[in-house]
Amino acid sequence: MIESEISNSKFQIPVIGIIMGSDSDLPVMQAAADMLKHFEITFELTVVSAHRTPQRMFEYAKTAKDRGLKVIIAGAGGAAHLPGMVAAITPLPVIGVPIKSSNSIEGWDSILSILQMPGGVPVATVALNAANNAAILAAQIIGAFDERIGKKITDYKQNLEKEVYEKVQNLQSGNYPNTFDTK
Ligand code: RP5
Repeated sequence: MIESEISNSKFQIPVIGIIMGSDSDLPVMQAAADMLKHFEITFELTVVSAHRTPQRMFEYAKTAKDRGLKVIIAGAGGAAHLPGMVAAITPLPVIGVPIKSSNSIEGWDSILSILQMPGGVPVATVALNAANNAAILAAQIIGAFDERIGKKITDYKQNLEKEVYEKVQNLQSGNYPNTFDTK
């Protein structure tokens, strides 16, 4: 059962795989690792380059499910074929993070490479550099089956809501007109 696997605190096998085309992607992808730590979801993180290490990419994607991973988060910049190629090989859901890298044309190259997958091989694509959103989406996929993680997602969303109400309160204290909240 997925619930006992993931929620058992003694179970240390990573359930999310974070991969990226280069270590130059790490400053962006670090946010995914930080968010998964927040949700207390086990993960692994490494560099897998589709064009520099194609054999490694194939092996990673081919073995991912049998190694216990449930979701793969793949970040890449430029002609970013890593998420799509991994999605072509593994049956696991793949979440792609387009990265605005040093060789990028304002990020559009990686956005379109990851987003515009042909029919039959989807990659769930988040916004440019949005590795935190990739981790939240991965946690939501796991949380749909795992009660403990599902509760953490609910708490996270409630906290987002609370933060907005604090901002509303702060603006009101600054005497900005707001007939909506003034009863
Ligand atoms: C892509 O090329 C990587 O994902 C990275 O975003 C970009 C640049 O890689 P480096 O030249 O910094 O290794 O494959």
